[in-house]
Amino acid sequence: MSDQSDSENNAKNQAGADAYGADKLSQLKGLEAVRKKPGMYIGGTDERALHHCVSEVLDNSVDEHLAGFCTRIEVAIHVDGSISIRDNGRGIPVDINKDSGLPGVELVLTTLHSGGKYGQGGYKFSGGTHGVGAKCVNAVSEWFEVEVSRDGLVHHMKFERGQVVKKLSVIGKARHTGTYVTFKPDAEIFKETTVFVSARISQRLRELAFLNSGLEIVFTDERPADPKPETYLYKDGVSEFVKQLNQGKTPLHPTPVRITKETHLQLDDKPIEIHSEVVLQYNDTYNDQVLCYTNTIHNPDGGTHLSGFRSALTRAINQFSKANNLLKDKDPQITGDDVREGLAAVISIKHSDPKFESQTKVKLLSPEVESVVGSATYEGLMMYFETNPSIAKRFVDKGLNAARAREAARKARETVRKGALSGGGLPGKLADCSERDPAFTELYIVEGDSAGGSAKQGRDRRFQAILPLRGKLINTEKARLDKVLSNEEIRTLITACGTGIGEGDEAVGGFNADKARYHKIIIMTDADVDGSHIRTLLLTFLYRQMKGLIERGYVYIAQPPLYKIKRKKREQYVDNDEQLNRILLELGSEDVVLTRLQDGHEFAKDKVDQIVENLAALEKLGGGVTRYGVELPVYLDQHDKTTQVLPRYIARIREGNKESHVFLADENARAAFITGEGLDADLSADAPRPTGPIRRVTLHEIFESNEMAKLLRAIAAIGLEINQFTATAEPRYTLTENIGQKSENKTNLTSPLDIVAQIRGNGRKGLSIQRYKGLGEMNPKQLFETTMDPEKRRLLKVDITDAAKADALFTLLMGDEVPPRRQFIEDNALNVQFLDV
Ligand code: 0RA
Repeated sequence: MSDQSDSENNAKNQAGADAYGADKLSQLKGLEAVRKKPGMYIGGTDERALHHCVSEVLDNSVDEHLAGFCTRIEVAIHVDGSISIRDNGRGIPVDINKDSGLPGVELVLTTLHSGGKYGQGGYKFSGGTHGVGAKCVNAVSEWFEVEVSRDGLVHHMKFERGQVVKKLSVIGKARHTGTYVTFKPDAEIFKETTVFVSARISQRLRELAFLNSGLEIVFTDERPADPKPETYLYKDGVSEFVKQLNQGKTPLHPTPVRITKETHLQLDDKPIEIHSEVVLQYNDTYNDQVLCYTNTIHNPDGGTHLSGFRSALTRAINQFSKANNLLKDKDPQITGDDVREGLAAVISIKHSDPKFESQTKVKLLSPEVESVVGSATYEGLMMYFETNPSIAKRFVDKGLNAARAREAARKARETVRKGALSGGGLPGKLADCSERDPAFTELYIVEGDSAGGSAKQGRDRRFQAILPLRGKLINTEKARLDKVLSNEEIRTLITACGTGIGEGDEAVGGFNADKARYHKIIIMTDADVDGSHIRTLLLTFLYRQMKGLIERGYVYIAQPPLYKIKRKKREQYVDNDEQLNRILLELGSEDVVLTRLQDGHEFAKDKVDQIVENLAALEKLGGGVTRYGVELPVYLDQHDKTTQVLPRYIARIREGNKESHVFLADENARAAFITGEGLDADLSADAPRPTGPIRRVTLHEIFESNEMAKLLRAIAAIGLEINQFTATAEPRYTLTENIGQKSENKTNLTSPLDIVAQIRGNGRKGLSIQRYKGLGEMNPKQLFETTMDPEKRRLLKVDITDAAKADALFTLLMGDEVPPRRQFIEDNALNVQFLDV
């Protein structure tokens, strides 16, 4: 329909009205089903499901890449909590589908199980749950907008909670093709959180860039004051991925071994195509990290590709050692576990019809893959060994060392277990609790004897046990198990937990989560660099040796307060910056009267509080527009005086060193502006295009405009006059501050935003704010009240959402390279990436 006008398009829609109506009904039912049972379609309503939505949309763009049509994907988290995914693929089809009378894009985004032409998109390999993904995301979005650039035109369409609110229309000309989706997750569905976690998304984007060499992915989190776009583009794809896994470790050989194979076979008379790519590189640690993917989907539980790879690796190394007489008679047998010590590998297969254990695709089942990947790996390795015999010898030595150490560790574990059983059992340093049922008990692992002492005195001894740890723990990443187990602090910890450690039978000291003596294990360290180092060491150990505790959600991190504030004689602990800000506003508005000068009206205390709260929220959201060179008051002055609606777009025009702005109410105003300027509609902030030698125009969408308009309406409803946000010549409000002894401080204000600024300033008066450093600065009572009292404390639950992420992080923190570690700790004083609140 490239040269079809809008009116023709509408006429056609009209003609298909019957079909439209019938289809509409079933489609509404379909998307309503997704909203009723989000678990079935997007795997829940928690933070994981929230991020899964991003993957669903993203997978469609990646499929376009796999099909050879897309080279660049841009992802941006916006200030209002929405997110967009832009690709330069073919664009979702927009022509009218004959059966339904609906445009392709509407069909793709609203009809569940829309098979046929748009169901599979004609993809050979597909990552997405095609025909389900994007429409489910649409169903669980407060709003969902799509712009398709295709056939020389930009098409636009908008949905709310899955329902069409703006039909497909042309909003401008396009020079390129592609799809641009923006959605805001619906807080009615995602009750826990609708806040996207930057680290989680960047992690997945990087992974996708590794798995799709040559695909450029740009990610921007626009929420911070100074957003920095990150670009992921890897020419050597999976090989670079493996090098990345080994970052901070010392590799055993300089270049990763890469094996690829394309296999075509018939299964039940159906042609199947499988591309296998296996890359591996050994390092000098004692742990293995093997990541498996099918059509770029991560399979954390492995499956047939993993088992094929594993047995081929063991077979190849044993075969080489046998053929070259590398084993002595007294040497133990090299097992699968042994050849995996220090192994970093990625297995990525593309399969035209993969079968998974479940909808979540955590495990690949397709039986044919085992021998396909197995023989590719075995043949590839034998060939590599032949041309690189000295490296092959290193592989054998590594495996042999592991086999010998395995024996030693088994003996060490047994000793620890025996130690725990004999000699009265529990370590002397542990102050145990009286309750015996682990479901009700907590173990606090406390940094240092002094804080440990305070914790012992302050605790509720009925159910809280305290274990103080002195000094530095041994770094378990760099030492073998037998050495780790000779460390006193570690042995104490193991005995206190009661679970044993590591793999293997309980009889030889292996881990058993059912034996846990506490169902909450709480790490309590200082909020400084040493504290986070100790915390990470502890987590490393728990992750490596007692992973089950983390998997069951037994491990937590205590959150001591961040500030201590003092006013006159009163002291208060403050958890975070947000709370501090709130307190400043509260204190600052305690004894003030706000007067509207226009008619002398004095606002009641509760009204002042509401006004201040809304203005503060407005100020926070308003940070976004200043990036485009517009002062917040100037933007706010563009509000519609009755509806409070704010412009959705800002055009920024720069000529030489002069800058001006045009505010555009909605996409129609935007379309008119573009036509007037003679610009391309797919011009965006990321692709500024000069329209003359000196005049540059960029267009910016203000995603937070609706949220801000809501706040304006709330403020206006309370009765504050907000006609103008830029300063007026005459004052419009007076803040009268009662400062005791019948004296007052009167301030005349000329802009609504000055009210918050003034009140915050009041709040700071006579207040001392001290950044809180160590646990030791609190007495036992304070420590209990702020950090240990189940009624008041906040705990972070440690959650391994992605073993690779956690492992990479541990390596970063624990490995040999000091600079990245220092940087990381400084960047994340308390905010460790793999933790979930
Ligand atoms: C259906 C069919 C075709 C492409 C797409 C959907 C498509 C969907 C998305 C979602 C995000 N980006 C996308 N890009 C493409 C095939 C189009 C054709 O045959 O021209």
